[in-house]
Amino acid sequence: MERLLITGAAGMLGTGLRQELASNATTLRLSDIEPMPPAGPNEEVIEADIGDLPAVCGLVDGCQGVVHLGGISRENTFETVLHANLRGVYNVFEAARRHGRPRIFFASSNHAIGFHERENRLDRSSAYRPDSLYGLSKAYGELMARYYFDKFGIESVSVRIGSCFPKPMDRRMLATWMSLGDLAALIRKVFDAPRVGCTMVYGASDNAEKWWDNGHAGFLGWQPQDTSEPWRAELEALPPMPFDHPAVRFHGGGFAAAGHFEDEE
Ligand code: NAI
Ligand code: 15L
Repeated sequence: MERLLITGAAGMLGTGLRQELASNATTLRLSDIEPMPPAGPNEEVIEADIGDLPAVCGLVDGCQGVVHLGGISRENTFETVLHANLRGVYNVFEAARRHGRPRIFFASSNHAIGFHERENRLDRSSAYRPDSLYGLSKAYGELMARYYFDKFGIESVSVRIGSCFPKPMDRRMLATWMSLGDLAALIRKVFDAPRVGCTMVYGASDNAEKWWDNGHAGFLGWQPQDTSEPWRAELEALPPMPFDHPAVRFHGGGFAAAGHFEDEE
């Protein structure tokens, strides 16, 4: 495509995807509220607040695709989540409606379904069970995607990313880990597919422990290549948590176990 917008481009995933997706568009438009390294060849770098609709319209105008990563990436105060995630995701979809209807990749999160117990394998029909205001904001974003597809035909894929870090860091991540390479490959499939409609995909690598079923999204042809298995022995050697601890019981781990953020500030 000619121009692909990445929001949250100064963040951990945005920094990695800036390199991974460099050859997937003639121009990458990179945006964040924080400063980013200067634009290289075939790049545009624009500082903007995702909570500011006119600014987001300026970002989306001229783009054929949007990778929406920008926002608060863990639990925070309601006001913070409201601005960055609720207002932010509305602004992205509304800007898309006003400016050429680009396809949107939305970085949702496993925390939209974090209060399901681990013994239950989830699929696309599993109910929302957010484990935090943050998880609730991702469920809202997925429903925003549904609304903008049903009413305005804006196509999107919302990916409930598990744990996308350079390597899995605890026992839970043996199931939830997603490599950056698998995430980048999924994003390429999302923008290469002739149609995506409004689709939700669970974002995990090809780990031995599988909590999530992506059977419905086979049309994308995405097959994760990486696995958390090389870290199993190291992570199983860590002191175990009690089996009935909420961080062990629920998909969302520590997010499900935590209290209300504003009580703990
Ligand atoms: P991150 O926190 O490193 O990056 C988020 C970026 O959004 C930051 O650079 C931040 O400055 C920017 N941002 C925050 N508020 C903003 C605003 N008002 N306007 C513009 N930019 C703003 O997080 P990470 O790990 O890179 O995650 C990227 C996305 O993927 C986030 O939406 C996160 O919720 C989602 N995600 C990430 C997972 C992971 O394991 N890394 C798991 C599940 C979801
Ligand atoms: C997320 O949604 C967060 O953005 C990330 O920092 C991790 O906490 C991840 O979920 C996880 O569940 O491991």
